[in-house]
Amino acid sequence: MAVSPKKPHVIVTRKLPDAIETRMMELFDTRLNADDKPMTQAQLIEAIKTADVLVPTVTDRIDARVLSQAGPKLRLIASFGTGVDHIDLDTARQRGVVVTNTPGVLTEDTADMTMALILAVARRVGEGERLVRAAKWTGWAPTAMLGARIWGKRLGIIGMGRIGQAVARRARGFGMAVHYHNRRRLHADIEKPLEATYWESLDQMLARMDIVSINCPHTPATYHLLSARRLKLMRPSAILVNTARGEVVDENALTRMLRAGELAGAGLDVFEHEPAINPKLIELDKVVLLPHMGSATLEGRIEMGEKVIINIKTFVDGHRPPDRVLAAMF
Ligand code: 8YV
Repeated sequence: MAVSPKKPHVIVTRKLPDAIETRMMELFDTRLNADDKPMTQAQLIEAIKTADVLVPTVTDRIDARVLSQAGPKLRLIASFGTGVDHIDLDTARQRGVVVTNTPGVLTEDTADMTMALILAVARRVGEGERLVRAAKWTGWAPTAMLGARIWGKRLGIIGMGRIGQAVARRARGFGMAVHYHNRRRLHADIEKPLEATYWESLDQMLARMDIVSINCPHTPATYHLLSARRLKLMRPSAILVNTARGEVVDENALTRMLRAGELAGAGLDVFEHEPAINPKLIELDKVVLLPHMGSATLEGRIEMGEKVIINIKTFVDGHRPPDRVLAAMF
């Protein structure tokens, strides 16, 4: 590989856990972002002009315009995160820049958060908490705060990769029937223990589910996969949960339907124009909104950082980094 200096110049765009930053400083000629302010496009361009390796996160848009400014030294983008929709993979490849991500280490945490949202929406956790904090709770009543039982309900998982399967395992424990739509049907060895039902047609699955969970990546093929037309196929009693990417859902159409009572609720950890959120969503009690924190555990963040370090180190040592991302994968 062509990284010339002994220690590659690594630019990290956001603050990472201390242990990771310390190790990166030891191993590489590292420039950190101590105040953690997201970089502007101009700062990103300056970074990729000077770095051998860039370590961005989901908050950095590494598009064709930014990549076209890459200096001759830039050889690796070692992204801190699993999703790579913030990086123009084709342009990176054309410019000979390798891209890596951090898959696997945030699977269980993201699946936990998916279950948390399913429970929070179905059992009105956010509403109940707000009631207590507002000192408006006047005492127990047989008909107060009635939610929907999740035991025995049908969960439709869109995207049955690592995270989708981890959600399915949890859902089984909660007594839900697992259904899924995926580009490919899973091998029977995976389907069987989950007693998962495969739907080739997303439209048909949507019409029959009580709860729908989005667990697929955002790609050109999944942009607005849940369009206004598809959202309309869902039952009015159904709940939608999204811990993947906001762009997979037409957020305006979803908001309209929730307001009109055409959907029972939604649990959203991700948004189409993060950190902006459709203000009309915020007004709705039947929606639980989280600030993209599905993978936010200390353990997860450290493991993500360790993966970034391994990817850089392997690459710098002239080997194929373990988490190399190919455009065709997405
Ligand atoms: C990460 C995520 O926190 O990894 C992903 O794809 O969506 C998040 O859970 C974030 O992307 C870090 O860059």
